[in-house]
Amino acid sequence: MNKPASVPEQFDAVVVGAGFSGLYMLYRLRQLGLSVKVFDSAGDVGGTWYWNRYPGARCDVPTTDYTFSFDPELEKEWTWSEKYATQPEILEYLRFVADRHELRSDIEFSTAVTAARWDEPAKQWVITTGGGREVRCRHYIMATGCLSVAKSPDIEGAERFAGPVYFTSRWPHEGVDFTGQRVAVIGTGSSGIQSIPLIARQASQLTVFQRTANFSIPAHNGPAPAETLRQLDEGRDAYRDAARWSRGGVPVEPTDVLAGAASEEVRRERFEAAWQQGELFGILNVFADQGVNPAANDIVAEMIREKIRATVNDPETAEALCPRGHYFGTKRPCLDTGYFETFNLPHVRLVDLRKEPIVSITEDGIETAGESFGFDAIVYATGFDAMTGALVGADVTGRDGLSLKEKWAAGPSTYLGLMTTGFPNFFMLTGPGSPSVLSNMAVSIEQHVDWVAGCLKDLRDKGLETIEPTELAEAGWNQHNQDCAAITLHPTANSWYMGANVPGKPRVFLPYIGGVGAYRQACDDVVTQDYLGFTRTGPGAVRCTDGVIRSMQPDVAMVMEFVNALGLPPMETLSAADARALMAATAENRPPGPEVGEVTDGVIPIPDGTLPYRLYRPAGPPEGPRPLVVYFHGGGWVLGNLDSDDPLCRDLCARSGAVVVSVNYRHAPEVRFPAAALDAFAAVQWADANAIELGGIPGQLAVAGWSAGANVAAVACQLARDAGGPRITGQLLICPAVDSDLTRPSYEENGDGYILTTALMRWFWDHYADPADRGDPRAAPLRGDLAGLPPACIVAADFDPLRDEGVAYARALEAAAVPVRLTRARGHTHTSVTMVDVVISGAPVRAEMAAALGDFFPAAEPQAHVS
Ligand code: N01
Repeated sequence: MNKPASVPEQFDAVVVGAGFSGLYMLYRLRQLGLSVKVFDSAGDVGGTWYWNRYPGARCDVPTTDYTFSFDPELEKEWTWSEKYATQPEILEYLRFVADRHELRSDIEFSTAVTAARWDEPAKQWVITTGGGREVRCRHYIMATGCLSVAKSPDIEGAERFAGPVYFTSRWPHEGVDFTGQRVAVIGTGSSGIQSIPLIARQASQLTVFQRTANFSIPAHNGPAPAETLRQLDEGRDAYRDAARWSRGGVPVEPTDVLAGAASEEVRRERFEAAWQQGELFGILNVFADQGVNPAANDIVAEMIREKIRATVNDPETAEALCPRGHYFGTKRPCLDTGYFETFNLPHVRLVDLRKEPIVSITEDGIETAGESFGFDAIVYATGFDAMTGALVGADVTGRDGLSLKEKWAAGPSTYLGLMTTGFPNFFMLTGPGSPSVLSNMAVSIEQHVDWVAGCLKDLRDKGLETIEPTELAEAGWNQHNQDCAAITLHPTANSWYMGANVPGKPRVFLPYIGGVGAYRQACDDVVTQDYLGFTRTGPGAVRCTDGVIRSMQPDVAMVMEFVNALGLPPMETLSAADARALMAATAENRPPGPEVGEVTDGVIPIPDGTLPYRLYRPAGPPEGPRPLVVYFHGGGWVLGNLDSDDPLCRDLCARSGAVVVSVNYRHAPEVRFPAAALDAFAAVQWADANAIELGGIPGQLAVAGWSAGANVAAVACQLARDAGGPRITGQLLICPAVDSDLTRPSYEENGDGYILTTALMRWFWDHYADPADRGDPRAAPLRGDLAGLPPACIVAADFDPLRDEGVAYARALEAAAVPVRLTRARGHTHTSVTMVDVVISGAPVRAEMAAALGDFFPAAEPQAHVS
């Protein structure tokens, strides 16, 4: 019964949506003793399973996993009849849950929420429902689902068709009988692929209009998997907990098999096993690198295409059904039952819209560029305005009159996919920036609901009223989200994950791809750190611990985790010989770096003997001389050699198009300061004198180095200036050691736990130079005269103890009127930018280094052979 507008109903929380997430949210809020109202425009509970009633609709995560875990009794009472349950069975389950917990009494069905506005003075949300009724609440929670707003059929003439039109996402409750009809299905995503075989059973003619062929594997549906049932039997809690901390929300052990390293036999075996298993998380886990490495991905993709060709009789149709143009997994793969086989039926035909696009829908059919088709019915399986559609479409207005639609005009911006700045007490369940659609939704929903419930309880316990993310925290999370996606192949695809299926929608990777367990940890860490990145207010109180929850590049974090798990002895506890042996051993299995045209070893004569060098000449044209870069390896003047920095030298050579001469200077403690610096200068003099023989262009000589190598490169520049030559055109200093002061803030922040530690740096200095020498500019070039030095590019990594001295050197050079380019290696450690083909996020930093080298040689033609 509607109440008069003057006495608005008040609730602690209003929830929109009565699907999986809304139902559980209601349950949890009630447990807290909060007053809650749930609205849903549907006639009953179910959410996505209420609306998507098309023939063949099923879940495609095994239902034993796609299920609530919060209620052990419920788990005992409900048994799924199949591995992949049908839509009616899942809907029945959600009804059962609603009944069991008597949830319906707080749900108003057939009631759409049309607007919501934050009332700042009252610290309340004002919610307007369909009939103009207003209710007020402290917390507004959108449980509206990620795939709930159908994409409008952006096809010319769609409104003209006179016959019945069906959307898979809004299927008539009474079902549709296509018997004897000529039916068109447009769209071959999960909905199309599930429904086409069943529509084909009834229709007299079925024509499938395919714009993008999709990867699909057979579901092999049947009884619930015996192995899962066994594990659940043995320890339900342990199984559910493993799911919560897994990558996708189903306990699947991530493989460490790399496609390139596996034999053909192992590849086939792994692929066949996944194919036979018929589970998405299996086929996405054939190789550890299939999601990031194009070559690995191609291997899986081609094996799937082989299966399609082996299934579909007509070679032309088979070829058209073979997905091309996107990497496997970058668009949502599908599970099917007899999809490809359907195209062997005589009354089923595929129209490849890439060859023959739709010109228009007409009164009685569809006209393509090549043909006119007559139909009795058209089925649109054309997808959704995913992840943001329901949120921005709901007319949500936050503080200062800003609408969510306006705020997200360039793409969604969230903290943890849960909240967004400017919209206090507004929560999104499985919102953009959370694992959501990349995971088992049941697990992700429970995690979000539990987090929100915990948050509201904490507010209440502390007497606080509002919570909202800070701008810093939100920007940091958005960055982390995009960083996670950037190291995968995902951003290359025109997928709905990227918003690419809806014309005009900003192209942003929407879900969080860092994994369910990693995400849960981030959410937990936020709470442990007193709700890091949130501002919470109450009467007379403001609480805020501002900060960014994850700022390390995700692949760097993975490497750190791996290295820490090895439990290697700290280098500074070893002898120099043992430390060198350990460094060589850890480098043994790393990728070799890119191919270059030519690699030759030689020696440089110096007064005390010779220095070994290795020359890298780029592949391909132009023939003839190239600019020359003399490179010095890292290793604290103690470790390292021509092999240690070989992949990085190849990378620099391939990217910059310069000839790189890597020089092995003499090491401490055998030969101490200033030998390494003097060797570096001698090598530069030699390279300048022999530029032509080395394939270089006389006068185009730069130096480069990493860490201690950057130290001697910087010193060589100062010595060359003092000696009146040779002329050095630029210096590339990667994470340079340029001072002997170990007290800068970056030592405080990063001095422990990121491979190069303060203790190790002290060990290096002790081996290299007497304390009395450490202020000498040939040891600490930051303390020297910097006027008249060559232009510099300095790379400073966030998680490097040496970060601040690198930045200080850049500032000091600038002050001395030396042109400087300071490249911040965001989210990187001292070592990670050099990890070629291991740390993918380092590639853009190395591209910048190569660009800087190009700038040192204005007349040269830099070549980019590495992407
Ligand atoms: O939608 P989709 P869906 N002209 O966007 C095509 C989940 N789900 O409803 O790829 C011609 O995947 C479009 O072509 P293209 C699951 O997460 C789960 O099938 O854009 N064609 C594509 O082929 C899934 O990913 C289950 O070139 C047009 C298709 O329509 C998500 O929901 C079941 C077109 C749309 O595919 C969405 O699936 C069903 C046009 N103008 C869904 N516009 C389970 O099994 C679009 N298309 C649990």
